[in-house]
Amino acid sequence: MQTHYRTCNICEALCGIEIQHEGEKIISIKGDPKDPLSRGHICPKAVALQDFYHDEDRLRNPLKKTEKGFVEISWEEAFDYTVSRIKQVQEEHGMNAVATFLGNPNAHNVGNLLFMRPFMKALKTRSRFSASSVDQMPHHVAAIHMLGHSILNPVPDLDRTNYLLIMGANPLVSNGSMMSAPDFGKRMRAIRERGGKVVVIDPRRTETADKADQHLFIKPESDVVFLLALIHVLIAEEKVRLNHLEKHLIGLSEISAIVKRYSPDFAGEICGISAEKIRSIAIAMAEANRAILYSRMGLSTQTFGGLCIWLSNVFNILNGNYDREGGMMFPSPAIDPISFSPKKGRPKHKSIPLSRVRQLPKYIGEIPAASMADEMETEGEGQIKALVCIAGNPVLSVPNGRKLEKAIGKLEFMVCADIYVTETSRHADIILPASSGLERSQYDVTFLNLAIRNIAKYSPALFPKKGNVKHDWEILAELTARLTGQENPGHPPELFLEMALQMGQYAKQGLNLEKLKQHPHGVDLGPLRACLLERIQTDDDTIRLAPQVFLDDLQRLGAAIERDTERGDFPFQMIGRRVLRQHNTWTHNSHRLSKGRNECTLLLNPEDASRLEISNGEHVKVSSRVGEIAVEVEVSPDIMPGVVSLPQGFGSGKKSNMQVAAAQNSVSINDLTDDMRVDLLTGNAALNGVRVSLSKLEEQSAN
Ligand SMILES: Nc1nc2c(c(=O)[nH]1)N[C@H]1C(S)=C(S)[C@@H](COP(=O)(O)OP(=O)(O)OC[C@H]3O[C@@H](n4cnc5c(=O)[nH]c(N)nc54)[C@H](O)[C@@H]3O)O[C@H]1N2
Ligand SMILES: Nc1nc2c(c(=O)[nH]1)N[C@H]1C(S)=C(S)[C@@H](COP(=O)(O)OP(=O)(O)OC[C@H]3O[C@@H](n4cnc5c(=O)[nH]c(N)nc54)[C@H](O)[C@@H]3O)O[C@H]1N2
Ligand code: SF4
Ligand SMILES: [Mo]
Repeated sequence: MQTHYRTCNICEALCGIEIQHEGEKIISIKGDPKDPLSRGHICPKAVALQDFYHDEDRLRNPLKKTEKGFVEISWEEAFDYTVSRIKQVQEEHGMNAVATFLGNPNAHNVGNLLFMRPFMKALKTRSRFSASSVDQMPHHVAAIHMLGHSILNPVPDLDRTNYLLIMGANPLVSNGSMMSAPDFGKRMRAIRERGGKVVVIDPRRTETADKADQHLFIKPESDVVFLLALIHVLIAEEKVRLNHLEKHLIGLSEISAIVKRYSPDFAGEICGISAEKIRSIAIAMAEANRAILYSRMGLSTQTFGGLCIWLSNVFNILNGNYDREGGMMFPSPAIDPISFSPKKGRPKHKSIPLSRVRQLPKYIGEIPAASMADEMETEGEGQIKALVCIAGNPVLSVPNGRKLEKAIGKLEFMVCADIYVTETSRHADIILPASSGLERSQYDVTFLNLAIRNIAKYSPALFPKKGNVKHDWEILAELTARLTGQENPGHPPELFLEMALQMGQYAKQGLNLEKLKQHPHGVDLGPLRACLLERIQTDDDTIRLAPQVFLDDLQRLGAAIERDTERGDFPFQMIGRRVLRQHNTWTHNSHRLSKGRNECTLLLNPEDASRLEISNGEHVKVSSRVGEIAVEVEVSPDIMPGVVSLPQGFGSGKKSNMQVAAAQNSVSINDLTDDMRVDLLTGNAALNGVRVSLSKLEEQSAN
């Protein structure tokens, strides 16, 4: 029996795992207590890594669509056909007619990050999409305008804080995002044990809220006024503390001016949290000395996502808890992704380019994914005719997925690199089978730049590639070579890691790839330290508190408040949720993760349920502007009245038979979310707060 140590590649928590195996047979997967970040923590998904490796349904060979369905072909034929069809579309319709969609697993795979850049260069397309604009684009937009770089994102210094206010995140289930913080539960308990406080603001009493000191319901999509009121209190009560950043900030007077109108009384009426509670949270955080406002997914995926994330930063800065112990801090990673981008001097004050069809902002060169279908269906110069989809399942992950599904069905060509035939890849002409987690080496360039402690860790591959699959980086490198006519350099990511570590700030202390290989549990580089003034990327090194784009967007907010939300035929607001034993759309094939009770249920408050005469376990039809689904109801006091919650990532059946999702009671929330609802400032999809109506269904017709 052998023991292998690595980092789990599924989510952002970066848990160290210990795998005992005999050859390719896995005996056990456990948390690695010696991992300096995760200290033994693990969740049920890591144990399923073995299921993904051995899964009979996982692709083993390239597939080509024929009249008789998919047939297995050689890599040579797959590459040849893919590149010739891409070139054909480029010649007939121009370079922008070939679009790309990059899904979430790309971020967890250093090979993809490295080889994507030359691949994109070779494709020469401006039609780029990714999961970022159905997720965290507002965080990037705030970072660009305030600090000069899209990936200069602060992370909560959880282990040293005294007060943690969580808005729109459920880290006890999600294990955290834009915050690599394995074992969030233990870290949260530790805050309370040292006399600190944890408060959760969420339209659902979540698993995290349940373990916090206080939970407050908030009306979906009203967080922005709550945040304005928090800042209002800091300023009105003269609690602003700027500490070492005082001389490095501009825009405080603009902030004072804009928050005047948003008193706690005014905000309380809108968001449903009393003025007294708003005021007491602001004061308690000001007095806690070390305090964190952590805002995530629930705030970035709403109509005012950009304002929410900007104001969250502003609050942390004015509360004296930015770039300071126990507040929001910036990691000092061994490989700093910022050092690989062009020099300082952002933001370049040019206006943000707009997308062709819906004139949405194209931050970090991406068209918002919510408009992908429109870009495919709207004729004219630049219309998308082909799609290259790498590790993404947008039919289930972007709003109004059915509309996208119809649009991709009409494309001239589509190629997917995936590990399965999915709801998206089944429409492809070619599917290129990629390796899965255990078959490749790992160094988390993206997430070690978001980790709550500085560490470095490298894991080699555990198993050889199964069947005839290739690593994503090999696929990208070969496609690049064939598109450009240049030779495939073919060197593995390790070459880059070696070089990047040598260029990094810990090289002087002897940190290199060899050392990481000798330390399979990872190397601890210590707690976070104040480093923003070293890392900031604005041309004059100042933090911009009040960038004009945000001030302008406040007018949109003002107008929305005046209009109030029109309920019309859709009296409920729908929000999403995550479940512990699934990851986005792709882990449902693991029996280990899918057994047990049905988790794809619609949460409904008892008051609403009794008014509509719907009882627990009954099926209802849920309708929105764009679609309808049938789903089982779970009556629960944990959801706010007037709000319903449906999990994301479902709608996926057993991979060997794509048709059975409905029979498994699994529906996609994105059959209901509306592609026209976006945060106009950032282009991010507004997945939360979607207006829906409910009606009773007979049990039999539910399927
Ligand atoms: N309504 C609603 N919609 C949401 C969300 C929500 O909360 N609510 N969440 C959003 C968020 S945060 C995200 S990140 C997106 C995710 O959106 P996507 O990235 O589109 O979805 P995933 O399920 O992560 O898809 C990953 C795909 O990659 C494949 N895959 C897995 N591992 C590998 C690999 O190593 N290589 C390759 N080539 N393929 C691989 C999987 O089989 C799957 O098809 O969804 C978003 N959509
Ligand atoms: N088990 C599991 N873990 C995951 C994933 C998974 O699919 N499964 N996905 C991973 C990915 S890709 C990501 S990005 C992260 C996301 O991780 P988190 O950011 O923690 O996201 P969620 O768990 O979706 O929690 C979002 C919360 O926002 C709340 N919310 C919705 N609307 C509003 C609103 O208007 N206001 C407020 N205040 N709250 C609101 C929801 O009720 C929910 O509790 O999770 C990652 N981890
Ligand atoms: S929390 Fe995330 S990284 Fe940790 S074991 Fe679970 S899926 Fe893997
Ligand atoms: Mo995500």
